[in-house]
Amino acid sequence: MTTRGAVLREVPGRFEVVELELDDPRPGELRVRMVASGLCHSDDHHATGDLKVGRLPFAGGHEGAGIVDAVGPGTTGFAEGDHVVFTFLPVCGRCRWCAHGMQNLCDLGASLATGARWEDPTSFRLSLDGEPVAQMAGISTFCEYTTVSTSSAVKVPSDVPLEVACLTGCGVGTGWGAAVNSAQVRPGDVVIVMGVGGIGMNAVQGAAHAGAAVVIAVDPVEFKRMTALTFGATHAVADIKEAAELARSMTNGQGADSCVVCPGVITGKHVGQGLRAVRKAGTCVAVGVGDVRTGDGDIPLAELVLFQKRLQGSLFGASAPTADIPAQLELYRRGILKLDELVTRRYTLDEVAQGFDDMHAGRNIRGVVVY
Ligand code: CXF
Ligand code: ZN
Repeated sequence: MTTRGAVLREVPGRFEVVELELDDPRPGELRVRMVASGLCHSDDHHATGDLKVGRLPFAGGHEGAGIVDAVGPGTTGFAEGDHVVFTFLPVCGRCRWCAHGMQNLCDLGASLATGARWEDPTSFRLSLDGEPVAQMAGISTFCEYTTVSTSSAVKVPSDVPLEVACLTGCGVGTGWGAAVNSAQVRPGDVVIVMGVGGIGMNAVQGAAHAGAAVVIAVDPVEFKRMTALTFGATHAVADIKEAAELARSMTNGQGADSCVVCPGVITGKHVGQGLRAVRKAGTCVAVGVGDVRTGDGDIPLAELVLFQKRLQGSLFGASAPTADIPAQLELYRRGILKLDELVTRRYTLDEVAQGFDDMHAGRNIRGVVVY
């Protein structure tokens, strides 16, 4: 069948909507009619070249939800009409990492960046004028229809609105898990969250859910600071120095228990600032994606070693998507996890590039394409 989808034809470049050929689902695959897709900074990282694309054209989008439209021959566990949220990191359920509850590190993720199917780097599901098109994260959620592996799909209850459920496929899990799993926030903690966009806002609510006594949101954009206060931040300041001083003033000069580093384009400087802001044996969690071409920043080694601090990377919030996506949706249903409030603006597929302009201008917590 054909489907409309937003692709990059060049890097640096902008997403443009084209008519693509979409393959039918094969064994172990599903065709999904997309309902919604979040606009995440990582899509834009591919547009700028911060992250490499496996090939061009590249069909973007990796935070989506939809309804199963067709099931590949012999595919088990899913049926037409099922509601699914995609996990941007596929989960095999069997590798060493999956077996130990680290589904976010599943070995299937190793060849994701090729834009092809992980079991065969020459096997694509989208094409344009006869040429293969890369699928971002194997899912390409900026398409009206997409064909995915069942390893990328998590069945969710049909009463949860997919327009917001899609956010659990990347941004919510990444931010919330960074606080809950990676920073291991404990009741009474003092936590700094640097950068409160679509990821950091969820780190704020994750830290609050974990019982932090103080959550200091740091962002230069006033609208984001004000929003953070409604997501559980107790304080909101414009720069990290002020946040670090505030944390020290509340901890007898020691510093924050943890700092979750979530700027849209992370640098070594941000990580160094985070490390300096935490107390002895405190934790700095690096979440944001940097520019792969220049991304190796200096780390203040004295802070790390002499004060026995912990520097922790975090991918998809160290989550197990098949367990955590349904759990987060249950928290949403019970009014504990905010999802509706994350969505600043809804877009049509044709407005994807506009959505990223709005993200850069600081106008959005999350933009969402609704199909
Ligand atoms: C990113 C992590 C690096 C690869 C692309 C996706 N995470 C979330 O947006
Ligand atoms: Zn993302």
